[in-house]
Amino acid sequence: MRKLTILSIFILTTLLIGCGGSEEPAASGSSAETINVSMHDIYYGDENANATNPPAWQVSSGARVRVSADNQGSLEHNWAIVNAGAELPDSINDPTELEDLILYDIGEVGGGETKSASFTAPEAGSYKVICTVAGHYPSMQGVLEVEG
Ligand SMILES: [Cu+2]
Repeated sequence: MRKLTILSIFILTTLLIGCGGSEEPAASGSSAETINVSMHDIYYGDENANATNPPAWQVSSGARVRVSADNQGSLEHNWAIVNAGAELPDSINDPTELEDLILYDIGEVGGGETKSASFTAPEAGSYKVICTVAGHYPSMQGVLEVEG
């Protein structure tokens, strides 16, 4: 009887260890993608000309997308996807006015800091991406290209 109890504990422990500590599995049928976003004062990417030549990021509709942001500036910046068809003001002085217009945002990233966040890519289309910090749009913007 004692041997049986020890054997039972051994089996139970093995089962418990087997269940714990595993990586979260990717959702079936969707892929995981990463986009890298470099932030500067006051623009995304390599060139301070976002208003006329916005940088584009490509993802697949339905994919779990990890945004890896690297703020190389000294100011706070955000990376926010604007709802399809939303009308943006010419400039943003009060970011609270944007609440209904934003599909997803990673939140503010402090100067010199990095941040990662994840979202599920929406339906196919071309989405405007903006920095919601007051005064940064239209200088700081890009395009999220979602492939079907
Ligand atoms: Cu900004």
